[in-house]
Amino acid sequence: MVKNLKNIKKDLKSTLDKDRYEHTLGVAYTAMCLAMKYEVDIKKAEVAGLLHDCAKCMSDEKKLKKCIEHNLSITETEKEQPYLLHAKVGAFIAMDKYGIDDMEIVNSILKHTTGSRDMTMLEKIIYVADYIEPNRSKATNLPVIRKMAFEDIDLAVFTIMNDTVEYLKTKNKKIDAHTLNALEYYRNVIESRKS
Ligand code: DGI
Ligand code: FE
Ligand code: FE
Repeated sequence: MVKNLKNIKKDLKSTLDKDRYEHTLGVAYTAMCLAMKYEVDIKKAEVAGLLHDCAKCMSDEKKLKKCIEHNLSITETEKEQPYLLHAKVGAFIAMDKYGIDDMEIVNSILKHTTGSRDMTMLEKIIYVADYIEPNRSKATNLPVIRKMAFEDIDLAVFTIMNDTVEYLKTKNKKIDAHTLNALEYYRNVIESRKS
């Protein structure tokens, strides 16, 4: 069992590639800043940020094997695109290897790729921090979404989901039901403000 922040960081440095480790630190720092703004436990945000991609550098075979071994369900979309499984396998490893028993941290890792309906503030923070952390540069609208994240987090969640789905459509990628459900949920959240 790898416990305490220093050892978690050391372990991640050796299991992730260099860019992924840099991204991981970026997500942790960004999540801590958002936690300050939205009055969420800063340490929880740091741990969730550090561990959100802990399964990212595992081969697809290994991720699928982990799911089968530990009875984690695999959807059709995940079977076709096993990279999606890094969230589910990561949540499992956070508990199994890093001893995380705080389910809000575990769930924020689980939901960080597709998002979900009605996320907690910590879940929203990890979802958003993953997209806006300083090492990211490819997504459209980044400067706007970075500012928006600190002003209106629900609108930032919706904008990221919408941009992600539009991007996936251009790449002809299969979209997971969780992603679509989450997008519709947050579209309603934003729409219902207008009336
Ligand atoms: O792990 P990261 O690269 O830091 O980021 P991430 O966990 O958000 O996910 C990486 C990719 O997953 C990103 O390009 C968007 C994509 N994604 C999110 N939802 C879906 C999806 N890909 C497919 N095929 N289907 C989805 O529903
Ligand atoms: Fe990820
Ligand atoms: Fe990430």
